[in-house]
Amino acid sequence: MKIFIAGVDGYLGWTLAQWLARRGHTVGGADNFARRSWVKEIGSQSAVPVAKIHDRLAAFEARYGAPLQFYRGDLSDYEFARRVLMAFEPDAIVHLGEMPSAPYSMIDAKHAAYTHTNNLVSTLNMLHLMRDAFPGCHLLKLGTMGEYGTPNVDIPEGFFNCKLRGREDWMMFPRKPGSFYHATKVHDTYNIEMACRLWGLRSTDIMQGVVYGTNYWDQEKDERLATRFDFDGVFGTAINRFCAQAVVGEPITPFGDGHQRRGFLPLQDSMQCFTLALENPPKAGEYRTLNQFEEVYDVTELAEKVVEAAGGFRTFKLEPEIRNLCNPRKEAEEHYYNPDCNKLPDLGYVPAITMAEALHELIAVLVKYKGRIVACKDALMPDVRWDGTRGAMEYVK
Ligand code: USQ
Repeated sequence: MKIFIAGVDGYLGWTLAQWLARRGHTVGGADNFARRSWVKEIGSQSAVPVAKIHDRLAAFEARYGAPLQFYRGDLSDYEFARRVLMAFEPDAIVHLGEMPSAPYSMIDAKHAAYTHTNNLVSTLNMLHLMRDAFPGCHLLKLGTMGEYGTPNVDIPEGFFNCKLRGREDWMMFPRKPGSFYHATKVHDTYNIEMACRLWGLRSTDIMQGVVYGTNYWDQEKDERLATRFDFDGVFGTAINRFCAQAVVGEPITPFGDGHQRRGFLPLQDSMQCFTLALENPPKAGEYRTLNQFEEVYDVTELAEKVVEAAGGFRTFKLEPEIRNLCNPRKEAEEHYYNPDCNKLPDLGYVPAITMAEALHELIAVLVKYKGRIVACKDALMPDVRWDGTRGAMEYVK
């Protein structure tokens, strides 16, 4: 299959390009290196060194025996998007080219507007190009479990059945995002579902939980194949941050009471799920939602798992402490959470690795690059608050 990855230089995109190449797919992709600039803007860096694109592409070709067809540019620019898709002629497009950070979108009006323009316009461009030039193409779009929020009711996979008077119908499950970033994913969802309904396009919208880990399996072969790893308070996600904190001897920081519950999954299982969705596409006109996570944890349970992994293996001998931090966000810290996750197992998804194993692999990589985390230690502390103020957060007394 010819698969085009929007955002191929990112955390998921660079890992996925290699995963798909190993399965024999022809891979192309575009990126404008925005993620590299955003992380620089907030004063941090990837813990794992990120090779220049030229070196990445050379390593890719050497390892997989075929080039990755790379296009540098911005997919929210319609002309650029048109030019590259016409040149590549994809059978499937994986759209990972969005601004993925809730805190970044909450900095101020400018960052909120940028997040909306960047995320929504790139998706709209792809939908229109699919309608006009590639109506059979499958759009695999990265949404988020955060679209649903944390409602006081069970969460189905995207839709719920509203059969009435013998007539079957399906309605989109209501959304309740918690940041301007998460809201962009909700708006994308409505745009994609409508495009499938009106224009007969096919799409899989993945409601992904929080991903953690790094592609140590590729890194071992060639450091230029490593994907980025962010730990800062803006682009780092919970487990990744907790492991980085453990490695540099900083407290592990559940926010507030620390009982927020989310779905989590390791990077290699995220790759497995994308591959299953790509290799089992929906039919023409179908808008399919998959909830993608392996298990639900509360963030304090996660912090405890990281403490166990960091100290429990003789190799690390780390002794991190857990200290709750005042919550910079507005979110429920104690709530009901029961999302369905049945469709991926039906497609053949079986978790490949336990959380303990994944944490062990991740901490081993971070120990190697500890100096790069120490160099940007200040960035570990979140300083974007949901009420619009800035400044390092205090620990809960
Ligand atoms: N959290 C802490 N301590 C920290 C960092 C986070 O307690 O040091 C808590 C947050 O308050 C939140 C939970 O952990 O309740 C998850 O936060 P996160 O930063 O790991 O993830 P989030 O902002 O929700 O966003 C991430 C990705 C995003 C993706 C989303 C999936 O950045 O792209 O859409 O995970 S989900 O969380 O299911 O919406």
